Amino acid sequence: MYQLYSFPYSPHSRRVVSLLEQAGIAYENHMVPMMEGGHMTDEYLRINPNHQVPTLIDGAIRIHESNAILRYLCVRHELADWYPVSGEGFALVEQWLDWNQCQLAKLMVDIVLNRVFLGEHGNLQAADAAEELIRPKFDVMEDHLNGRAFFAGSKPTIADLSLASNMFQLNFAQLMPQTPNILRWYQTIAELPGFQKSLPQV
Ligand SMILES: N[C@@H](CCC(=O)N[C@@H](CS)C(=O)NCC(=O)O)C(=O)O
Repeated sequence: MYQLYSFPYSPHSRRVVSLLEQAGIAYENHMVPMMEGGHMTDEYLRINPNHQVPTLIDGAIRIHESNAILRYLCVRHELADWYPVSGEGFALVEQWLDWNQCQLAKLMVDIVLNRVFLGEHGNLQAADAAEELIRPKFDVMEDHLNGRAFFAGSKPTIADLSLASNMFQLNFAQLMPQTPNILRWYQTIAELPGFQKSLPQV
């Protein structure tokens, strides 16, 4: 059975849990106690030398990088709805998976980490600068979703799970964009049972 190392407040873990749950794939979840430095222990560094979650173990195969894990699972389980194998759907999934990592993730982390999770140690200037830079990214998302139910076609894909896992995090900083296309799309993804199961249980 798959062994997943994750943390409930981690957006990168969230997308993997969402897919595993949505696809009904059996796994054992090992919560890495990041608040207590569980990701920095020798034991965990042997699992992931980047001291990051998520990591997935499949027998002798160990894989980190959340979007790579999503692709790996889809190919291994032939989840063509979640990861179309050709055509525009394939192109758009690849595009948005990378866009999420390269254009959105760092700005979101700079805001939420500095304003929320680091408390009095947060760098508020860095958060303000990131907020300035993230707004045009929201415009790109809003425009793309015009006339589209999802980022890569008429069904949700791993691109949606990946993006929504980051967008959820913005709620902690009260920064979820209130524009109609993003809101409609986010609401649909947020209602998926697998996505619900990936959220921190408070
Ligand atoms: N590019 C990685 C990023 C993973 C990541 O940043 N994980 C965070 C939690 S959301 C983490 O473990 N941070 C601890 C650290 O970097 O020391 C991925 O997509 O999996």
